[in-house]
Amino acid sequence: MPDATLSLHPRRSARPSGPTRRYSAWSLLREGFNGQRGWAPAWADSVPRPTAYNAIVIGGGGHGLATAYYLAKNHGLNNVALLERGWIGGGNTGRNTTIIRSNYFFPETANFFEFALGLYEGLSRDLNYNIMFSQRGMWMLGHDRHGLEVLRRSANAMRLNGIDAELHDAESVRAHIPGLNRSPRFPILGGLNQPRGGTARHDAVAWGYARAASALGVQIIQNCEVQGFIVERGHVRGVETNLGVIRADTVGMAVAGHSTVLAGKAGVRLPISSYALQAFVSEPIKPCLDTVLLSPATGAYISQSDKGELVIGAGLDLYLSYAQRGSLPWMERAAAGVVELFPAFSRLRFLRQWAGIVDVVHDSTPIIGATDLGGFYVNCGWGTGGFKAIPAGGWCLAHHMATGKAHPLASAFGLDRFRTGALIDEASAAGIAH
Ligand code: FAD
Ligand code: PYC
Repeated sequence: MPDATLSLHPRRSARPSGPTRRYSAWSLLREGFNGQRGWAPAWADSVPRPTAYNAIVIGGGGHGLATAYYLAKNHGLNNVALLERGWIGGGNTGRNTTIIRSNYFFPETANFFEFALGLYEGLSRDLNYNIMFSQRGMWMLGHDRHGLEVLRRSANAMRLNGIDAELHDAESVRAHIPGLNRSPRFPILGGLNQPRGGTARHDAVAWGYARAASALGVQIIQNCEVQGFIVERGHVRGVETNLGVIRADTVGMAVAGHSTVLAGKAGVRLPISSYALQAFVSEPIKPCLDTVLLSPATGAYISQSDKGELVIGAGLDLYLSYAQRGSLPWMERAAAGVVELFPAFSRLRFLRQWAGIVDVVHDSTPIIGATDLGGFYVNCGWGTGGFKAIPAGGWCLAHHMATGKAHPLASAFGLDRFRTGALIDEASAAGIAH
């Protein structure tokens, strides 16, 4: 008997119950012959239950969805509600340039991002959903003596941390990346490649986690904005939303650029500033760039999507903002950087431009863990680089929410560090000036 509280829409009212849930060569073939009529909905669209949940996760981006999934999968908590004020993946998770890498400097961050990369390597299989993870390499270019020194230092640190790293001289960079300008204004003196880095389809990461979490019983509630918290004697007991009160004694929050505003409603102050970061794509062209390139001196980063569009990212707007637009000067600057690197791309037209609101912390290291409010946990501070961290961010927040203890991989990422001063300054690994 379907649970009547799940949804208003009869087709999407229950947990996936159609005959074909698992994606496989066999089910694709069978549905091909069946007119594609037998597929179950990828995830169930729910409405809140009146009874209390074991846990609430706020934010249907990658980190929130991964948290909900690992709460159910790793800790057996399936009475979990995930609350998203818009649609899942509609925040930064669906707005980024999809770069995945683990070339961080300090052991704490290197181990954490390497763990994320390892999870990404098995994620399509784990979720039974193709996230189109493409390990096409990730290059950082060195444009001057100092830039090269930074790359050498990074390469050494990466190897010491057991992470794949290759240093290349200028000729080798050109041999690997055809089309690079031979005499750019910022000469290319060398590059650092992480061969296991690459890209994944960002929507698929959100959808894959949603589908797998839903299959384990997590309720995904979209168009549900958290507007306040129910707090009793220093402990969170639930949240107030536009759909009414939803109760749980454990609440995790993963709302990126809106972290300070929302945590403020729970009386928790976070050391985060919110800025717009923008990206754009060109019209689609034939395959011409088979790797990912980041050029710190020009501020541009670029890759080519499977659709053929060049995906180009810009720098961080220099003023605080919640407007998901991005400014024209930074767009012009990024385009100029790309044309400087690849003169042939100057003939291309832009197709789309957008921005996301990113949550910047002054040491460029995430915040994962408990707050001073009992039962209230946060996952934020990803700044310009949290897409690559999604599996590990969700894993560690779920661990903390379920066990009450920080996961060893995230124990250095607590709010405590802003009291003790044990900051982990990863500004140079952030790729984009913060
Ligand atoms: P989000 O995906 O933003 O999810 C937060 C969700 O919370 C949103 O869906 C929002 O609607 C919801 N929410 C907010 N307030 C409420 C509320 N009150 N109630 C309920 N729900 C709420 N990272 C990389 O690793 N590689 C990259 O190449 C990269 N490029 C980027 C390029 C751009 C242009 C941008 C903007 C970001 C980029 N990033 C990149 C950063 C990365 O996208 C983010 O760090 C990551 O997606 C954050 O995921 P999240 O789940 O924390 O946040
Ligand atoms: O974190 O790799 C990254 C990144 C590149 C561009 C924006 N973020």
